Amino acid sequence: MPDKILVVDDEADIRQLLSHLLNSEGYTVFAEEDGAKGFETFRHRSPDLVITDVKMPVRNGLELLKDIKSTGSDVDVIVLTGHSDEGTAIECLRNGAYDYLLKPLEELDVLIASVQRALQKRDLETKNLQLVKEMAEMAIKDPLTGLYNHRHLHNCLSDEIARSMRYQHQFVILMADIDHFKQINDTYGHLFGDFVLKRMARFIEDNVRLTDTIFRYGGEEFLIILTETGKSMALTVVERLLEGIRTHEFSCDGHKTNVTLSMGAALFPDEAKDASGVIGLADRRLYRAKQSGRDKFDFEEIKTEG
Ligand code: GH3
Ligand code: MG
Ligand code: MG
Repeated sequence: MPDKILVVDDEADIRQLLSHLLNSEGYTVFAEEDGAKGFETFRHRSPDLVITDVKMPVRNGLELLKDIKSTGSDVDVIVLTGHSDEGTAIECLRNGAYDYLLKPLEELDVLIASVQRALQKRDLETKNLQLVKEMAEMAIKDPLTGLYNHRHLHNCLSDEIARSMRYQHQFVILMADIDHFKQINDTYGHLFGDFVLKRMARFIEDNVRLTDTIFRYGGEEFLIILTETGKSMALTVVERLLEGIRTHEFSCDGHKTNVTLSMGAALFPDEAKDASGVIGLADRRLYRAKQSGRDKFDFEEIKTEG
């Protein structure tokens, strides 16, 4: 998509000249005759760059510049000023203008160069921002399943604990571990094992609420924070997960299998006083579920909190 440029000038000749010139360079151009109309168009058309005259009726270029900057926009503004008015140009630069050009516009290639520089800078900034966002995402997500990783659990859990204390709400930590997963790798290969992990992540996502948070806690171990949840609702979720997975066929590339889960759960703040307490308890209960035959959950009272 071509970049969009908004030209604001009260002189029809200049509007026409710039529109023609920028159009022929491949840009989409909107033209307005004063700062007020310019700002309207800015808001509705979301241009990538603004070129504005300074001396204009209704609202001048400096006011338009301030209006644009006050929206928090990172769109650059190039101002056009008369030779006798460099003071105003400096004032515009102080207020965040990207560049200024002197009228009459004799060297049009100087203008085009400034436009290209501003748009390239914006393009680079957008890409950088996207990259930073992707890196921040990578730091907290598990690449195989797309679930949150172990590292992110610490932050989420302390937030959840703070919320729970503040609003006197309970939450539940669920730990789920795939039974005999090693056998799946051994029988069907590691790639199929990966497929089962990915599919399991989607299955869990589909069976908890959007507000619950799921982590890949270890190799074939998942941790779920059931937010705003008491014991009986947690039991319903656990039973739904166990039953659902029991009857779910994992099928890919000619292999198919069923798997089961073992789970342990713990309730905050009733059963533990901090993050390691609630995780430790859920983990010990998961271990008990494994010990007592797998494909089950453990949410029984354990009197001692480690
Ligand atoms: P249990 O019922 O006691 O949980 O037995 P298990 O076989 O599930 O548990 P164990 O801890 O013995 O084995 C876990 C296996 O998970 C071993 C490991 O190779 C596998 N694993 C861990 N991460 C991944 C992964 O990213 N991809 C695949 N395919 N396998 C993984
Ligand atoms: Mg396992
Ligand atoms: Mg395990």
